[in-house]
Amino acid sequence: MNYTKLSKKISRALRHVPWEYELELDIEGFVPVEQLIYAINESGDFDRPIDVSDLEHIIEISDKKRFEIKDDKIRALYGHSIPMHISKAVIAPPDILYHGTTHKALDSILSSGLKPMGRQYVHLSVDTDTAVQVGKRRDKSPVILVIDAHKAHTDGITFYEGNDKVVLADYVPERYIKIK
Ligand code: HQG
Repeated sequence: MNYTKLSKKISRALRHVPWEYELELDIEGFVPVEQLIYAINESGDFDRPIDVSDLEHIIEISDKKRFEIKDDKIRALYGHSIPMHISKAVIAPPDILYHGTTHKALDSILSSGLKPMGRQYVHLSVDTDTAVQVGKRRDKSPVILVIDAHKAHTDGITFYEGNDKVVLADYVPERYIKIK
């Protein structure tokens, strides 16, 4: 089983185009595990039918906690781009958060803040290692931004739960952002 390919397929189904898999996410982004398995198996893209243990395996081996299984339902914990708004739990953020980005995006971010761009939320990292990993997807020597999340939160910016490494926000104004 190609677990990387399967993980990408699940990301696509749960974050971006659930309708292509005849899936309907609930408000928190969950779908019944059975329905996801059925949809993946219908696609015929893998060398054998998958079952729930394959989904559990992906969650277990991944360095990123992308998915969560709860009460026979599965969801992506972050990354959504679908039009339907996914509701996330509001949290008090750690005092400092980080964001890894490209040199190309820097001027725009420093003048107009961090925006969700193609996704529903801005994705922030709880540590610099994670921010570097995120930034390296697009820039071999990414820019690491430091977010004064304590001040932003005190001023009324809302933060949401992603996973143990990812914190989400609707928008981070430029006054809370500096270059590391
Ligand atoms: C940038 C992956 C110009 C932002 C990662 C980023 C993450 C701006 C890009 C998760 C901007 C959006 C999300 C502004 C933000 N002007 N550019 N005002 N504000 N940007 O992929 O945070 O592997 O949507 O800096 O690891 O890179 O898929 O967001 O470069 O956790 O599980 O616009 O996706 O996780 O890019 O990544 P993205 P992201 P997975």
